[in-house]
Amino acid sequence: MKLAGWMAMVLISSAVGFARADAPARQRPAALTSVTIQDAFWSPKRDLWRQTTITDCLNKFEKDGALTNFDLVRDGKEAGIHHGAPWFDGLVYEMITGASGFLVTNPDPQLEARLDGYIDRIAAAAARDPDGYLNTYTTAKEPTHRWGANGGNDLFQHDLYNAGCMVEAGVHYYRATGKTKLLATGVRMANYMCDVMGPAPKKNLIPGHAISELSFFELYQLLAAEPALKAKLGGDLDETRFLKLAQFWIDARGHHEGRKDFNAYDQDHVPVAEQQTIEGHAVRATLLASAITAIGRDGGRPDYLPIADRWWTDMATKRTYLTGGVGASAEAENFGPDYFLPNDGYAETCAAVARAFFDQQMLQCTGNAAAADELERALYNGALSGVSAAGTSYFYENPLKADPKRNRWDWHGCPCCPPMFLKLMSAMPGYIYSTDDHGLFVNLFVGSTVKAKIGQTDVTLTQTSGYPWSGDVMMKVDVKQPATMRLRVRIPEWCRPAVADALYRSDREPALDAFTLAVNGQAANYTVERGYAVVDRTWQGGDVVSVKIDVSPRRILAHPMVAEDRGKMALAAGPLVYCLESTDQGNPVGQSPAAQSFDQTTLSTDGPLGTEMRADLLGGVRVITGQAARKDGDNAAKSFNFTAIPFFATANRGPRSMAVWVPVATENRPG
Ligand code: FUB
Ligand code: ZN
Repeated sequence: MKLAGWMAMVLISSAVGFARADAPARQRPAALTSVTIQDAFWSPKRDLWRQTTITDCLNKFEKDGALTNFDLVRDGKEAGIHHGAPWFDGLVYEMITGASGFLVTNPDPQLEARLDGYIDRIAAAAARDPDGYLNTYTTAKEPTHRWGANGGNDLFQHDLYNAGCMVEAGVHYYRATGKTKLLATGVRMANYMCDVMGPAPKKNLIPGHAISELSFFELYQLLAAEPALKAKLGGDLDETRFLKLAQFWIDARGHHEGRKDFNAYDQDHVPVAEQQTIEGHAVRATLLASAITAIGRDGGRPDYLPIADRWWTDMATKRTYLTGGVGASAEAENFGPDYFLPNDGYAETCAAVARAFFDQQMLQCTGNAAAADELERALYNGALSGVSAAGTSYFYENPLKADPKRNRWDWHGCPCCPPMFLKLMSAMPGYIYSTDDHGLFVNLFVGSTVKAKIGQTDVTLTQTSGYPWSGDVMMKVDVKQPATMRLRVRIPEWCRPAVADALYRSDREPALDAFTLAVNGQAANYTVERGYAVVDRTWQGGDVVSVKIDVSPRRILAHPMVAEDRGKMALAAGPLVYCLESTDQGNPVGQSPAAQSFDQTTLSTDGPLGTEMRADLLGGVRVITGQAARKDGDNAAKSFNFTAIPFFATANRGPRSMAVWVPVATENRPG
């Protein structure tokens, strides 16, 4: 969170609707409980995050006093004392949400007992307030500014954000464990909020940091779907209040009567229906956009869908780094104008995570593979880079170039990114597959099994894959009786013809066999719809679909409007963006500043690119190799063999200089 020096930048852009929201091919995400991951790439990482990263973060939050804050309120000893940032309560709740996702797929009694202990402390603190209000910072430091009202400022206090995180954690912990203590605490708080804020005569209060919009909607959906749970939580509970308040928070943007104007920083400069581009703090903007999309789809507000479409299109086609990072400007952690993508930009891990949530919502809403492409881009690059290979150090910023001093941190004064990272990675199994009334969508290529019901038919699909290192994917379809079903397999963006005006494009059109699909060894007839290969057939138990995806290395060029990338090239293979780190490049011109910065390094637009699976490197990565040249001062350029590593693996060997975009040798620069 940074506010200093912030100036709103509102530029007009021509949004290119990637899929009109009025003609959606909607998907329903597979429930987390229906997917099991067994994948050479993801499983070891997920085990590490589950067993090491969660513990590491919880230990560090405890050490920071984030849990003590609740005890101080519980014991009535909080006056004037608060540890950490005002949003620490929210971050504890986010840890519970992230851990909950992992508990669904991997029950862990020890972790659950630890979280139960936290929840007891949280619930006891909330119980001290007659209304169930709990925000330890405000109670301790700004007791007259509850909700940021009466001269307070929720932009800083994060009262509504913390409450939203509590509700979200209550919902997710209930889904993971069936336990209702945190959910009941969140419902009490949510009910109190519904009493206080909303359309006049209630108070016009909106979240200074979006998140509550989506979590209140999730609470509404949970209670609407589970009457027994609703009865358990309180006979007269009316879940529609939570939906209405979530809608109010969206509709009240740009209407400042009786409250502070949070401006474009908080998507509050004009009503959302009038916002043409995605603006402001990138985490807030993308979390708000996720809620707008979800409520537009399932919350009775189809008028929100064109807003979501417009913002998403602006983000994906003009304001996204090659890595999926967003929020280029460090000044206010905000989106800059269209095509403003400096390589030393900000790209907070939280922003890559939140934009992935937005992508997932858009995918479910439109059924368009372009949204899954963007989700995958962030997942494998700009979000995955947020945690080290050892799982205990982190990045807040994920720029596409680094000086030799840049290193990961063990912890941070604003440790918002690790919990958001865990939320995404714990939810990720639910993003691999979706369904509709006709069949199954395969959105991501991850070794896994999904159990789905299509109409009356129970289907089990088992995917095995060496992705992202190899493009061979097998899917075994199991049905008890022969069944007619539509299988839709995403054709990744780099295997489809390039889109006009694309933000990033490969230097070559995809080969005709860049994506192939066979059923039981026979090339299959399929149609292509919204970026998916669509196979309609009567499936027999044991049918096997084999997909081959070209993951050979490719050179990437940016849209000419991206000033910083003009005359430069990046490398990618499959979904992975690559970077050069100084360590891997030999020592052709010594350790001069030129050698360290890559500004004097050039890549050629032709010549072979090789790949090699390096088990010895960074826990096992596939590198890209080729010829480059480097100048040192006035001396002639010397050629050398470069080795590029996946961007997600950067900064795992101590401080290193790094670059994703590298100048193209002038003699073969594309015209
Ligand atoms: O606003 C406080 C923190 O700053 C949030 O958790 C993140 O969005 C970060 O940008
Ligand atoms: Zn963050």
